[in-house]
Amino acid sequence: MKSAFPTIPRIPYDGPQSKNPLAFKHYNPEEIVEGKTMKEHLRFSVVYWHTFRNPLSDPFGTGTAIRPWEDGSDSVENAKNRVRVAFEFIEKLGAPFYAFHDRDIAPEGTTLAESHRNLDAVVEVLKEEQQRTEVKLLWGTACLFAHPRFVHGAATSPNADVYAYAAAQVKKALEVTHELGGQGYVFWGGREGYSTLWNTDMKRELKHLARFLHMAVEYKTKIGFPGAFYIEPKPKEPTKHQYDFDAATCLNFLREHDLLNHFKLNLETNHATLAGHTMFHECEVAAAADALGSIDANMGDELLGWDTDQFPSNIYTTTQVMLVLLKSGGFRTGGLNFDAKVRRESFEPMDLFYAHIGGMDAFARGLKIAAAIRADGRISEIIKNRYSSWDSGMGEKIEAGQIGFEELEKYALAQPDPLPHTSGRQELIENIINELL
Ligand code: XLS
Ligand code: NI
Ligand code: NI
Repeated sequence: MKSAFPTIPRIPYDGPQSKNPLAFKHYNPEEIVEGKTMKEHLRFSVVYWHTFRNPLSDPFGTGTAIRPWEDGSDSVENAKNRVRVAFEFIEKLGAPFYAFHDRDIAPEGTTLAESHRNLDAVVEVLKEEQQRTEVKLLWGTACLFAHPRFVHGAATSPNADVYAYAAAQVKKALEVTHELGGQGYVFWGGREGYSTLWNTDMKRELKHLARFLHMAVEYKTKIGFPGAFYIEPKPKEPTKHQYDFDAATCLNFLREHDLLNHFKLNLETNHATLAGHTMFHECEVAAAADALGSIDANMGDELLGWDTDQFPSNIYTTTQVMLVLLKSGGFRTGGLNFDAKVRRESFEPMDLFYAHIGGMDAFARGLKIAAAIRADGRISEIIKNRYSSWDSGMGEKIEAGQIGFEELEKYALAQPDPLPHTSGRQELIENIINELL
């Protein structure tokens, strides 16, 4: 097959001094950080939907993307050809993983059976390309939000036939993810939410969603899919209120419906922003519940209230994410998945390379800085001192659950009024971070 990117070589690591726009300045896959290679830490993944399917349209204008390999049709042939292009791209970039929705990789047919067949045909090519390149599937998922049948949701649709259709689609998507050796499967709540509560039986919809996820778990066990299941929180868009609002809401839902053992979270930076949280916050919430599974690496625009899905370039954010990851032992099945799209103005194929190179370098820097912060030790010393009253005496007893209110009252009555004992040192910490940046 003809190369789609004939002028682009495999992207090399050139080091921080390089001015080559087609080289990594920080992502050096084999470089060891805290005992593991950068490649093992970061587990970069390219998304099929934005990078190979997004025409770069917006509500005011048509797509601008120039993609010379596309023949303009929604045929299986075009889809198969696109797989070869995608893998040439991923291989040249040196990303070890990719991720897809069923309908990104193969066209929807006129019947569900035809959609299944289309999927199978394209999966054959994906398999070949995975073997040829050793690029692996980070996770698969089903698109349960684009077709008009899902206008009121899928697993929370008020219509049982739509629910059944969605289940059939997820069943098939799980099978192909398994067949391709996928390391995970994502449930992002497409249109699971509401536009107005006036017409919505929320309690019933949430019960249906929980049952749907239980059925998915049952089927996962049945086919022996060893990968992880993730829920991806998002507070709004496309619906006014998405049920999987944020990490805490998802964890509560999973716990309430006895699903917590079967799911981790796939956190997305832009979704954190939309929820009014920092990504740092979302990562800490998930990590505290041992549920930090995978990351959709992108970022939003603080001045825009929607999911702009920009490539990550904010070094503070990548540092925070990598700090939490290092602290919690790193990815197991997950990775840094670029759920990001180039701007409508960045329509050339070359821009896809620049975007991913920038995102990978931003996270490689984040990793190096996070490791430097940990090695430096000044910040962890501040945190340690801040909590030192819990390490012995009364604090230790409280943590051990050995005493109650009565003992605490007795203790407090005998003590002088506890004045603020140590400064929070926020400014000093920020100075240290900027010094290590
Ligand atoms: C949309 C979501 C979506 C999921 C996969 O906002 O980020 O792309 O990651 O369905
Ligand atoms: Ni996402
Ligand atoms: Ni998103």
